[in-house]
Amino acid sequence: MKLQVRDLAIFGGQSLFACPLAVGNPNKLDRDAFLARIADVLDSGQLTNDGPQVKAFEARIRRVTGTRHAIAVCNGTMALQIMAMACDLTGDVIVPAMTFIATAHALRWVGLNPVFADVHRRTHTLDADSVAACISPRTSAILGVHLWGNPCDVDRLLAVAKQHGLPLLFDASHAFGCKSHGVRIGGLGDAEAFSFHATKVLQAIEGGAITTNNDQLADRCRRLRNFGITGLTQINDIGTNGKMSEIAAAAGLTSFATLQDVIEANKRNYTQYQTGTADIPGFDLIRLTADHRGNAQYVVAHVVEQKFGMSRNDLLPILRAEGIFARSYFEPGCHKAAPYTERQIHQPVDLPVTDGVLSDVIQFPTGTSVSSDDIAAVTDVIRFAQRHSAAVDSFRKAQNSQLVPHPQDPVVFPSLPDAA
Ligand code: T4K
Repeated sequence: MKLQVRDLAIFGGQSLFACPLAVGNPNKLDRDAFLARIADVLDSGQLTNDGPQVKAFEARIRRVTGTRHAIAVCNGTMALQIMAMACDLTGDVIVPAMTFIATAHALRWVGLNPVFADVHRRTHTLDADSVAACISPRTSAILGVHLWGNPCDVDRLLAVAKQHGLPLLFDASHAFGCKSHGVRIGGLGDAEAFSFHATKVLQAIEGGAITTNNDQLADRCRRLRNFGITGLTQINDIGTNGKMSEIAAAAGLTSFATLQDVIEANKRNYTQYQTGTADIPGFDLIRLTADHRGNAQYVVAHVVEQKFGMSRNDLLPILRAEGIFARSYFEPGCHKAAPYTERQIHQPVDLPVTDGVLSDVIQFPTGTSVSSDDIAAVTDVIRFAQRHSAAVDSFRKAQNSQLVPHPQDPVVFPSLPDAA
């Protein structure tokens, strides 16, 4: 409990969390169940190459997404690459600039050019009008991202895609178990790509999948995942090695057993963040839509400086010094990442919403390892920082050279420019 500004860890007070809370701390797998599955894999002698664990994992994915096909691969980035290759895309693909860099990189790795469109401030997903403004003769597809599990505006994107005869694909890395207007994510557009990285709501340590209802596309994805080989030796495609190992699939199957518990914990946590911060001016938690409540795996807020009294960039080091390892995903935006800064190639339109969102958005720890007491402590610090923002500012300027980071924080925050 912080009684005065000097109690904040950043000014030398004691950190609230010696063992930090992180965004993306993996939800624990049931150790005994996982070890039993590993034993099955070892006993079977089938360690990879589309074995029984992978087949069972794919069947579980199909059941949740309601799709005819699920093709498990080694990670979400590979799922995006294979999905793009399988659709025979060329030239430009329109994507949001506000996404994890893997969305853009995956396209670039298969020779495509990511072109960045703007997003909606409320959902952080592609704005169909901005997409329409980006379309050129070079455009070969639209790739939406269901960011934070928030479903894209599928109907409007579909209308734009249809009007221009373009495939519509989705990066559903954050959206396993979510719905769009009651329709399960996985079967939207031509195909969707999931990530089952350790930090995700369903995890295979490293893993991913492509889901689709298109039989030919599914066949092609399976072939591309395995070097383009058909039969014993026939090579019909420039494939890659995108296979998921049996051990990863065993982890994924184990993770399925606790998926509902994880989601329930996320929803409880979200509700507590919501009630715990409702009275804090300028702290706007992104409201979960009924659909978004599907997995609630990210707790995302805007820090509105004029009302909160300090910016997101000033709040972040205060929280992190306390061992609350909040994040500022995905600043500065893909369009400002070194490989994609050439405007003529990657950014035909301005991205005012993306730039605004990325300057004040913040994510908080959630998942099964975060307790109710933890969240109470986190929301108390946020409230304390807001209420004492002016005093914090004066203290910080006076103390700038002596700001104290959390001993386990790998991030080094720059000094305040106006205090230097
Ligand atoms: N599209 C989108 C929209 C995505 O968000 C992602 C991945 C992809 C595509 C690509 O999917 P993959 O190819 O990754 O399957 C993390 C994840 O590595 C990445 O999967 C994820 N999105 C991205 C949003 O977040 P980092 O660099 O932020 O993770 P990191 O290492 O900082 O880990 C987060 C926190 O979790 C840390 O504080 C430490 C903790 N942690 C993490 C791991 C992996 C642990 O305690 N134990 C662990 O094993 O990227």
